[in-house]
Amino acid sequence: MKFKKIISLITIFSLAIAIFAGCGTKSTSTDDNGEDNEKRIIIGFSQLGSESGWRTAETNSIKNIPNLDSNVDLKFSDGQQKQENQIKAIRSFIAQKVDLIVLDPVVETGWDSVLQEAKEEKIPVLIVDRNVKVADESLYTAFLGSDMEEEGKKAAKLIIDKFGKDANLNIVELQGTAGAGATVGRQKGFNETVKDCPNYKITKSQTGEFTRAKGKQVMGDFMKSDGDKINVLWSHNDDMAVGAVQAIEEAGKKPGKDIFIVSVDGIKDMFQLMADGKSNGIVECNPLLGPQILEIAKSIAAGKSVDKNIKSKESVFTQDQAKKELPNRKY
Ligand code: GYE
Repeated sequence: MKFKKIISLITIFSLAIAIFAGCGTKSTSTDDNGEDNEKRIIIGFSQLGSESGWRTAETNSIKNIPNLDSNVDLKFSDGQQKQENQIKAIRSFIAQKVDLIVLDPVVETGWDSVLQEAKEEKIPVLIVDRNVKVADESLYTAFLGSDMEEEGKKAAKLIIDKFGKDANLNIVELQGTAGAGATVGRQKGFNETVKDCPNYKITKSQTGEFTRAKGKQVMGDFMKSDGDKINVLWSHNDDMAVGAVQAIEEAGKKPGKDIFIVSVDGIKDMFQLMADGKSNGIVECNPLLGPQILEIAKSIAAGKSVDKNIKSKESVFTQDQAKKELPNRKY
């Protein structure tokens, strides 16, 4: 009898443990209506490439989403700067019936038909970072990213704050990838702002494809042809500016002194150069989009409506702030 009693006690005890453990691993969450929502969310993310420090930070932030929420799976595809690769990736996400497609598009146009295919399969699409230009905006659910035009305006204002509207300036421009939302928007915002400055001349403008190597090469060419005349470098991103700083030094000039430098992103390497006096202004563009994407994905999965245009927050930094800000940089 005694033995039987012990056995049944052990059975009850282990049952209790099993139930308790089961509660712990079951990934339930309760939505606003008080209903249990156990559905896993599968996200297919089509990244455009790996050209810059900004891009690395964005990729890492998004790849970290499953660590923030164990109910989410992420499928990742690197488009290596080719739209055709991204279109292939989106088609494969559609075939795999993912719950949400996240697209960071290399260029603005040419997405209509593949987005139409996603829409027909009722798969929501979140555009992140660079925007798309489509005939029908209902082809995507929402856009999350920076206001590129605003960034271009902020870059121009840094130059105006330093030299004044009436200064005589020769400006060289390093553009990003041709046809990319980041390039088109930044250029537009900058050019619109310097229109009010009658003696600001953009003497050279060429793409450095958002990379250090190309930024260095193109700036090297500018230095050879125009070296003594250049007052300002306006670079659409930090990586090209990092390359350009090397080219300026190799040409025997002092970056940040002989040539005033303004760029966009806010990566650590650029802050370091600015703290060393080799650059002058940074317009921040926030790549840490993972947590915001997770929130949006959860809202969409729960059938809630989301805003069509969601902006990320960002600031502007000048040389005197660089040393103080450097330890706080996350990318
Ligand atoms: O500024 C640049 C990257 O699209 C905002 O792309 C992004 C840009 C970023 O290569 O560094």
